[in-house]
Amino acid sequence: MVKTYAERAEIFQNETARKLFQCIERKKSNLCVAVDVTRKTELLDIVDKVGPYICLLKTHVDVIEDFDEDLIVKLRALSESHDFMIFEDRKFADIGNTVALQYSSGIYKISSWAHITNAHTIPGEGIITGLAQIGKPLGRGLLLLAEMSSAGSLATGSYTDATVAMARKHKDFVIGFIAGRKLTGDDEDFIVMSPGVGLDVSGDALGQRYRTPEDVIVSSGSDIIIVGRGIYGNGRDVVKEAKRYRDAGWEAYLTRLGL
Ligand code: S5P
Repeated sequence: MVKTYAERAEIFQNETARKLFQCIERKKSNLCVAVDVTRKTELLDIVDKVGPYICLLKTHVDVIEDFDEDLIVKLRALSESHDFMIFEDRKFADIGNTVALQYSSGIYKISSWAHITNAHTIPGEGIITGLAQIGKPLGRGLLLLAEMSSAGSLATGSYTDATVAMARKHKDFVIGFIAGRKLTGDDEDFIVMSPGVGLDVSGDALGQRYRTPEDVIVSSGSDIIIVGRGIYGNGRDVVKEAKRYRDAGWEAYLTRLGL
């Protein structure tokens, strides 16, 4: 039987995963918004508008042209007031020693504010142990990129399988995957977040491919939809679109539960 988010919240060893599922249940939202804009004020404005409808904000902090500490202070305040968590989509991809530095240091000090980050598994298991040295004491969670939404992705087949095997060895820190579908049985608990979700178009000019929330959640068993330009792109009404995707994602979840 398919478990509810609330039931699954109890199972996780990792505190961040538990809190995320509790937040999803509280807000009745499995929507993660990806806000890929380049100015601080634009980012904060969108986040303030969509905040009530999301469980998770996904950032690419390195595309912000006027980044400063104040942005982090404000994002954290919005995460508290609107009740969502923060996922910095850093896609680490280096040896353990280097990623530990990239995660904790430099301009962004990602580990100090992002509840969740993610990593490619191409370097091998050292990338997880390196990030865990920094993130575990802070109660952070890591997602592994097991599949990608872009056309021609090499993250398939045995690469995906090896990524799942790595996750199983680090269940206290690895909370799940970026993937297009559920990758493990119901007896194990990993969160699957799926990007490449859109209701109006099937792709972009640079290889992105979109599927509907229903396809991702009902047919493929994913847990969280990641939506970017479908919400904030092209002069869209961001509040209206955020509600639309939140509703579509939640209805798909209820369908999956058979309700
Ligand atoms: O396979 C992937 C993995 C990620 S994290 N495909 C993706 O598109 N992403 C991210 O999801 C990507 O970096 C972007 O921030 C977001 C999708 O944005 P959209 O505007 O195409 O919805």
